[in-house]
Amino acid sequence: MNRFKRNVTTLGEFIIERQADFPWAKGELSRLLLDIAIAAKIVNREVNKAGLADILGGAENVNVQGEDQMKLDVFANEQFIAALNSTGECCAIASEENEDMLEFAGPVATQGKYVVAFDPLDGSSNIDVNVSIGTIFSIYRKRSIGNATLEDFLQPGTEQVAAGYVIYGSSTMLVYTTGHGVNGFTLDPSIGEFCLSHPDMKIPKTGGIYSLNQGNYNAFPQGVKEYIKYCQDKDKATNRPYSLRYIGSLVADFHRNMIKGGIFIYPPTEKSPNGKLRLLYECNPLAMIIEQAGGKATTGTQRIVEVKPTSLHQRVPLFIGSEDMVNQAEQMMLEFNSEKSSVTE
Ligand code: AHM
Ligand code: MG
Repeated sequence: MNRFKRNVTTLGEFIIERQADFPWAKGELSRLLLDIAIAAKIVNREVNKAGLADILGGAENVNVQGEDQMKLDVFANEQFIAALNSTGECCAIASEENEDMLEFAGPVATQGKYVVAFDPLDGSSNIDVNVSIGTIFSIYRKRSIGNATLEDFLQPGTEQVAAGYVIYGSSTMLVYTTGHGVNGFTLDPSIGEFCLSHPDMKIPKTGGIYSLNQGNYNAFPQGVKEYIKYCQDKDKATNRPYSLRYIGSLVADFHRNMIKGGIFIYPPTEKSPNGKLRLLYECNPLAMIIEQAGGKATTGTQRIVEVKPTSLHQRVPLFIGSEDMVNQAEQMMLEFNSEKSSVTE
């Protein structure tokens, strides 16, 4: 081994190397991804000291802008908006924290090529108890001529040019795809860089974990109840019973299943016929990633990325993970549910 050759690839190096994957791109998408990574590092820094917020007090309790400590999800939202606004490539954003799309001012409003939908801090109710949380993002090309319109955000997931998530966990990782496989980068805090740690990620075709909020069991459709029973049944050939693992933090549950193999379900319930999770900035980006990793994502009846969005904060049921497991769940939805789950809000 050449001791003068560095054996880590940073996210920055990787993105530049891969720029050639896009004959039409002139580096804009690369800059966009790099700015997202910077926002992720800033959010990571704040998430890591979340537990200290109450005891630091005084000056420490003031954020970088000199304002009083704000809720972390609001802080994360502002960081991502600022990062995307500084690229000159993104003309508008949609965020879980903002009711409407937000258009950036100045020349970028018409010249920016991309729009980005994101959930700045998903699972934020877990912050207080030191459980992993995440950021999820989805990038589309602006289709409108001139200024971005709502229609630019309402493109189906098949039109995403890139998607990714950041997990703020026992280590912090950024995982993304531009439609050419999935790669994961772990933040090395000692050098402040995301380093390639999980090249070409693939989800196992089947797994031994099912993940859903079983507390809502009584409200689940019959197909999901039958699938739960299937997961719990003993069967040597498929290595059942499976283990139930549910963190209640989508990115963390998803990331674990990506690596170990498994299925995550947020089903429709009587009270919420479209489930809880949002199509644009939760389900679509994770669906693009899982498909690129060899897995599958459906509403129970339809491929997630083919759902035509009708509103920014639309919800859809989500069945996502290892291909064989999603197929099995989907088959049971078909077999035991007389009515198809609707996917409009
Ligand atoms: P949030 O966007 O308000 O944080 O809610 C989304 C979270 C997901 O991370 C997680 O999968 C889900 O809510 C858990 O919901 P529940 O508590 O109903 O099981
Ligand atoms: Mg969320």
